[in-house]
Amino acid sequence: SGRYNPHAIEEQWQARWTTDGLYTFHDDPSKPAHYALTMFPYPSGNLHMGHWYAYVAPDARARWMRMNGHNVLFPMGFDAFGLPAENAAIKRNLDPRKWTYQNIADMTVQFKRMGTMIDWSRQFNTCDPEYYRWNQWFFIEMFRRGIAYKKGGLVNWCPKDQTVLANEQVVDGRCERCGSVVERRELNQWYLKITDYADELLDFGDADMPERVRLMQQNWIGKSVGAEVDFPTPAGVETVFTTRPDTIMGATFLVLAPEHKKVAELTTPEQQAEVQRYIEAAGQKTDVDRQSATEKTGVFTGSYATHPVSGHQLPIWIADYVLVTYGTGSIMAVPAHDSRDFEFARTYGLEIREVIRPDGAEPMDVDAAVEAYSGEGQLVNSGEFDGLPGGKASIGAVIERLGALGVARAKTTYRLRDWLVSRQRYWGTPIPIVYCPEHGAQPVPDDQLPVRLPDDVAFTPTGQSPLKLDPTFRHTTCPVCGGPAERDTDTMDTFVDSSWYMYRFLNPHLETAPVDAEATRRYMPIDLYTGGIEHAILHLLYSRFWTRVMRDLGLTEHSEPFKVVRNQGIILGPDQEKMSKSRGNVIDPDDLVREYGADTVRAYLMFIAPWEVGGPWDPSGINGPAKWLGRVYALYSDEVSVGPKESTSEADLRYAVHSTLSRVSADFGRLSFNTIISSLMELTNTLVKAKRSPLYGGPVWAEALSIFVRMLAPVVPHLAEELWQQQGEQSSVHLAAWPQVDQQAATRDTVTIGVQVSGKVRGQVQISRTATQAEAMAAARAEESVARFLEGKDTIKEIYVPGKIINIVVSK
Ligand code: ANZ
Repeated sequence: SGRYNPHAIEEQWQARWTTDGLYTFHDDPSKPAHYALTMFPYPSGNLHMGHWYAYVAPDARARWMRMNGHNVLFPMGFDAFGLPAENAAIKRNLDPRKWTYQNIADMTVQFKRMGTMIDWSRQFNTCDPEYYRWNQWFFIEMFRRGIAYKKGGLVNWCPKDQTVLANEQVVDGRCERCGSVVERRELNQWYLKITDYADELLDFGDADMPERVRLMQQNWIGKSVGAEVDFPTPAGVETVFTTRPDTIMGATFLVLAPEHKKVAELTTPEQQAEVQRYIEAAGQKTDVDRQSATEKTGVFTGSYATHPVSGHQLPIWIADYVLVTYGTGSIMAVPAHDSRDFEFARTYGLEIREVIRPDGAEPMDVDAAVEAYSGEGQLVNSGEFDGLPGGKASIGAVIERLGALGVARAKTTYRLRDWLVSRQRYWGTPIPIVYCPEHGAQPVPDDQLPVRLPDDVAFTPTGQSPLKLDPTFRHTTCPVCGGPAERDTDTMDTFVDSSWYMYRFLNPHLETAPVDAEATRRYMPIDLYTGGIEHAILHLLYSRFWTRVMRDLGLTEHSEPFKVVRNQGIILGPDQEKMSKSRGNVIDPDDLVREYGADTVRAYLMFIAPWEVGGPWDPSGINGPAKWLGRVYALYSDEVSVGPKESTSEADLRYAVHSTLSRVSADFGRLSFNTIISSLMELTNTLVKAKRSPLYGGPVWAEALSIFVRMLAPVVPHLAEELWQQQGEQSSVHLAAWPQVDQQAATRDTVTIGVQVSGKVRGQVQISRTATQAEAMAAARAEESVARFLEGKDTIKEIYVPGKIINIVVSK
């Protein structure tokens, strides 16, 4: 057999596995179903180290589940629509379609080198018309139910990408893709009513997600419980949202967002110029700038509102720390108890009125106070509410009283906004709506789906939808009257594509429905979904929303698409920085495969760090796993190295094998891949010794080799297959069962326990786990280091805790 030559082994087995259809998934109702999915990649053109890190360990896990008797689905496809294809195509003067499909072809070749158990017959790309047809189908179903709707309003506009963005795609006021500062534009756009599901999305049911993912989603949804309170103004009643209605009597002025609709009407002629200037300045700032600004700025409108309880006249201001997109876009300011309002009142000399006082404290000196008091206490200066406890306890009571006066009602507000899904770009799913002058917006009839994305479109972004410039696409007929009509020329946000792709893998070629009901029942929710933390909000939230819509459409019975979600860490460059071309610290997995073989790269990526943590690539580190696999290969050869003989007992060898098996099994269960590799490396050392012992060639040795190769199979699938079949096995190691732990062999029958004399440790003894008190004491007394301390003393008491400790208490 010679030396380990990964190249010969890997190419040969990859070809064999394909011919044998080893990884072609078939449902088998006699086995428990298991669906493992790793987020599908964007076809950027190159599979990099991050992809390997993300796919290799879940592949090992999926293989392990298969060996454990599960019917495992582990599919893959490409998330193929989106801006980068267009941008790359513009730069290189290519067709985005050609660019995308070429990248998919290249990346699939790279992917196959990894030696995964992906069933490639199920692959699809979201830009395939057979797939996006169903995006259109869903859109129409949602349109019919009012979940998809069109509305005008201020939207986020990326000036570089020349398209609108969903709120989720704006990070710190910038386009999450290109980093441009996002502008606001008034546009008529399509939305999906995710807010209908806001409360439901806060309920994760049994879904097991990392705590930080849950928190990020909770914060994104941002549920606030409070009240709406009405303030009469010269421009009609203004309703504000507050989480602290208990502080109502401390409201000394109102603040409106500069963009608020009533501002024009409320602004008096004298204030006109100043208000106008302020509004223009605020329009230049991002929401984040506005909310984090250390100095609160604003302008008086010149008008007053009437306090609904006291009847006091409260000045109405505008200020950019109030956002038009949240609550009602206006607030009642309570400077004594809200820090933003406090700063604002200080800056402009507005009244501060204390209404919550800590028990036993002196009244607040509002002229000298340096900050708002946001703690607990009793309500003061609050008329009929005086004496109630401030804060949570009295919110209900206050709302009830204000409600009786007809000026307030309980209200829950969410930060979550409806999902803006239309995009003014080319490379996406056409929105399947037709506009008829007579019949308005009409869905494209089912038998006309898909609405195909036309070829040869001038797609350079102009701010107008490229499809608008294609008259053949644009002009059509009304499905109702047959008269001339126009198509919607926007395309869908690509997050639509990834919101339900996991269902499509169950039956990717189904022509009659988006998803296969039977397979969905059996394989969804996904048992283990893995991917990057960067998708903690957008993609996971949208998928959870989509699943609920599917449930309401009768397509699924469950509400959560994932049973378990886990995030891998990041493999950094050797310099601890993110790998990127511009930093010049990229390690190309293809180069490594050429040098070491895929199995070594796989093993190293699992070994390099706890998988959920990640870490820097250590260029010399890969030599360890490379050498290790060489030693593994040699173990199975007939060549026995010369050297001193070793004496290993059968029990010791079986203990090493079965205790490792037990640990490795547990570690697969908890996705602890680095400890799996180190356990296997350790066992290799034991086996190398055993090969030089008289056990070599005997039945215990044979058992050890057989178990070891099956433990290797999920991790280094090519090498394990080679060794397995070299041993005369006829079928694939990947069809073999995961070995059973022999519990007895896995636990040592002797234990080493400490011996104390009068509470002080004096030695230790090796005794049987089941030794009796008499046997244990005899062994302890025979131990020389112990016996010394017993000489000439009387024994007062003997204590023996089996497996733990022996204590002999003696006279002084
Ligand atoms: C009076 C009050 C008194 C408030 C007090 C707080 C403390 P969350 O928890 O984030 O929902 N608010 C309401 N709408 C706003 C807007 N569009 N832009 C900026 N601030 C807004 O915050 C709710 C609180 O934030 C509301 O309760 C309101 O101020 C302010 F001692 O009302 B509060």
